[in-house]
Amino acid sequence: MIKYWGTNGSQPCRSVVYCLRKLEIEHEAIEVTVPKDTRSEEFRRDVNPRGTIPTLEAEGVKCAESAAIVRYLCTKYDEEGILYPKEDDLIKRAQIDAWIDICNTVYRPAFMNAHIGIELNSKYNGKELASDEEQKHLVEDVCSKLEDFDSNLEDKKYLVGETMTIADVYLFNEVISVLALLKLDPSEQYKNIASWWELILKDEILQELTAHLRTDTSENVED
Ligand SMILES: N[C@@H](CCC(=O)N[C@@H](CS)C(=O)NCC(=O)O)C(=O)O
Repeated sequence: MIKYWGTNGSQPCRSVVYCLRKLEIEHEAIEVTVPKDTRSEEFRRDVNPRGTIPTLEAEGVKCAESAAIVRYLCTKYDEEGILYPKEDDLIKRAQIDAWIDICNTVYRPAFMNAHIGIELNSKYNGKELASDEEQKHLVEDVCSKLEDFDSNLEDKKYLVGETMTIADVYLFNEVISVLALLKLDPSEQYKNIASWWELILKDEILQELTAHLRTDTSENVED
C-alpha cells in the first residue's frame, strides 16, 4: 500500500493529499511535524535523507518532491486524464508541467522567503524575524509575483484548458498560504486571481484542505 508522510499546513503536501483523495487512492498517511520530525535523524535515515515532506512510498520505493509525486500519482491513477492528461495530449501535459515548474522556481522562492522572514524564523529556526525594512522588501517581492500570476490569468478560467487540472491545485495551494500570511484579500487587488479562486474553491476537497487558511470559514486558525 502507498504510504504518505506530510501535514496539511504544508503547501506541497496539500497538493499530494488532493491527488490521493480525488483519485481515491488507498494509502496510509503519517502525520509529520515540521521541524521536529523532519530534522530528526530517524526521519532522514528512514524516510527522506533531504528531510522534506511530502514523501511518498509506492511500489516499495520512497519518492520525494511534490511535483514528481503528483505527476506519478496522476499518471498512474488518473485514468481519464482529468487532472493531468494522458499521452495523447502531451502538449497539454507540458503546459501543466510548465506551471508547476514556474510555481517552484519563480513564485515559491519569493513566497517562502516571506513565510520564513515574517513568521517561521522564530518558530522553526530560532532566528529573529526580518526587520521592518526587510519585511517590506519581502512583501514587495511577493506582490510582484502575485501581479505576474494575476496577469497570466487574464481571460482564462483555469491555468490550462477548460477544466481544473493539477496545475490549478498546485498553484492554489501556494497562493492561498501566502495570501493568508499577508492577510491579503485577492478581490481587492488581484481581480483575475479572485475569479479563478472562486472557481477553484467549488472543489470540496480543496475547501476542506484549506479551511484553516480562509476567513470565510470558522476553521481559520493559523498553526
Ligand atoms: N521542493 C519540495 C519542497 C518541500 C518543502 O519545502 N517542504 C517543507 C514543508 S512545506 C519541509 O519539508 N520542511 C522541512 C523543514 O523545514 O525541516 C517539494 O516540492 O516537495
